[in-house]
Parts: sequence; structure tokens; C-alpha cells
Amino acid sequence: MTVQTSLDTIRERALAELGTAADLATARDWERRFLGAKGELTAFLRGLGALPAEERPAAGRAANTLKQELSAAYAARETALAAADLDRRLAEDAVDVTLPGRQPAVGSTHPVTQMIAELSDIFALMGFQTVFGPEVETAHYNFDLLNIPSDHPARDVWDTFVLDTDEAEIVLRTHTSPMQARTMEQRQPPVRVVVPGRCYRYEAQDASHEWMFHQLEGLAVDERITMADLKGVLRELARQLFGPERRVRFRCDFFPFVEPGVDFAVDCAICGGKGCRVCKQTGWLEMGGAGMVHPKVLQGVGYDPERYTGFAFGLGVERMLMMRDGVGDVRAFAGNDLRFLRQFARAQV
Ligand code: FA5
Repeated sequence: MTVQTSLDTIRERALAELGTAADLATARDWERRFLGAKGELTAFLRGLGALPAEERPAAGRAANTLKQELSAAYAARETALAAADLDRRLAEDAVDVTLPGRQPAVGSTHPVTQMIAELSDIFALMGFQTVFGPEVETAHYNFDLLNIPSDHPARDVWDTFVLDTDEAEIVLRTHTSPMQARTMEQRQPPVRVVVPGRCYRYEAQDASHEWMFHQLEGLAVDERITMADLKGVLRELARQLFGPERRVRFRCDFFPFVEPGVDFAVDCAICGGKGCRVCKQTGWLEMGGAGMVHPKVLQGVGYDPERYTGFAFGLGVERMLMMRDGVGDVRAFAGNDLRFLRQFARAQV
């Protein structure tokens, strides 16, 4: 076999193999096998010494020409494969900037929180400041200062969760009324506050009773406050919340911390006053209790009952939501069912 034939064979095989190298790693392996220090062509060049002296220059030139050709072919192939590799990686990492973005999950305030904010706004326009008080209370504020001494039968009405009886009796507040005395102890008349917050009662749950619920207390104390002021304020509240067509009702009721006392009801918006499960077939939904602050309560905080009079009310926040938004069961509010809660979702501001 002549030198040229041997080189032609190497050339043919080398170019064919390089043509099929589909990736950079295969191409680099090819370079090592043909052009590397131990490659076929290098071995061939080394073997030139064995040729007769007159044949060596021509064979050397031919081998070097082939080496240059293969090196150039390799460089071209490597560039093409590197470009293809880059294209592939770019395609893999591609981000389609024309895709619409994913909506971030934004929560909303709980319907009870919304209602409390709305009530605070309504009362603020009537001159009431919103204040907050403790949910863990002493029996002193929850009962005693409200004219409910420990032997008073009315104490049983509130189904109290008692936390501690060691020194002072500590309870979960059964209503927001303890804030009446706390507020009056801290301020002098005129007093006009509303107090929203959680209350707890150990009672059987049903469509209108929960063991944890919210009330909004109202208290106004000044000279010459009368029952007419109380009725005016609650009527205005019903008008603002439920619309001018709702009817309100005040009936005599007993609470030891007011005299006289009333219960305040609005005609049931769910059945239009005809009677349903929520209003227990009465056509009326009790919103809360109210009345003129009892002289003993005023005395208990050091106010002069001869000079000052006042009214107080305690409203059920969930009850108002049920009325206004047609919710049939109070247990839905703390039930944590997103399908229910989403119906009240509002854009956050
Ligand atoms: C009271 O709690 C008095 N503190 C209200 C009061 C304040 C009277 C100031 C006079 C002066 P009552 O127990 O009726 O009253 O509760 C008031 C309202 O809270 C009820 O009308 C009802 O709307 C709501 N409520 C009471 N218990 C529950 C309960 N278990 N689940 C949901 N709402 C309730």
C-alpha cells in the first residue's frame, strides 16, 4: 500500500466519523483518536522515519496537508456543534414572556372583621370612638361591677368558661359589657365608645348560637341622656346597615346592669318577617340587649348618678351579618370553609 493510499484511507474514515459526531463529546473523542498525541495521524507521521529517504519529504507533506485538512474540519464541526448545543440549552431555559402572569394568592379580611369595621365607621359618624378590651376577664368586671353579684341567678344565664378560681375568678368574657366599667374608670363624661370583640359561652351550638362569637358594645354617658337617644342611635344603625325598609322593635327585657332594659330586634331579612329557621318562626331577629345604664353601675365606677345618665347596648355581630347577607347558620363563620369565606372576599386596600 502506498503512502498516499494509507493517507486516503485515514482521511475517508476520519471525515466519515466526524460527519456523524452528533455532540461535542463525540467530536472531542474523534480529535483525540485522529489528531491527538497518540492519534492515528500522529502515529503515521512518526512512522515516516521507516521510509526510504527519497520518499520521506513527499510523504511528510502529504501527511501534514491531511493533518491541516482534518484540523480545519474538526474546528468547523466543533463550532457548529457548540452553536447547536447553545441553541438547545437556550430553548430549554426559554421563558415565554408573552404568557399571562400567575395571580398571586391574596387573602381577604374575614366577614366578621369587615362587619366590625363597617359598624365602627357607622358609629364614628355618630361620635363614638372604637376601643378594645381583654377577652380574658376577671369576674369583677364581667359580673360584679355590672350589678351581677356572685349569688345572683342572672350569672347562670351567661354559661361562663371559668379559667381560674385561685385568687380572683378569671373567666373568658361572656359579653363585651365589662368594658363599660373599664372605660368609665378611665374617663370622665362625656363618654361615647363602641367596643367590638370576641365573647365566649359554654352553650349548645345551633343555627343561631356559637360558643365563640362577637359582640359590639356601645356606651354613652353624659348629662341628660335619655332612652330616646338610645332608640335614635339603634334605629339609625338599622337604617344604615339594612336599609330604610327594615323595621326595628324594642321590647322590655331584663339585664341587671340597665334600668329600664330592652331587647332590640330587626325584622328578619331572610324570610321578610314571615318566619323561618333562622328567626325561629318569629319573623324577628334579636340583635342584642340595651337599656339605660343602671345607677349602681355608675356608682360602682365613681360617677354621680344624680348628675349623669347613659345608655348601653350589646349587639351580636354574626347575627347582623346573618341578617344582612342572608346567612342561615352562625356556625359558618368559624367553620373555616373557604367556599363560604370567598363569598365575602374583597379587594384589599
Ligand atoms: C348581653 O350579652 C348583654 N351584655 C347585652 C347588653 C349590653 C344589654 C348592654 C344591655 C346593655 P345577650 O346575652 O342577649 O346580652 O347577648 C347579646 C347579643 O349577642 C344577642 O342578642 C346575640 O345577637 C348575640 N349572642 C349572644 N349569644 C350568642 C351566641 N351564643 N352565638 C352568637 N351570638 C350570640
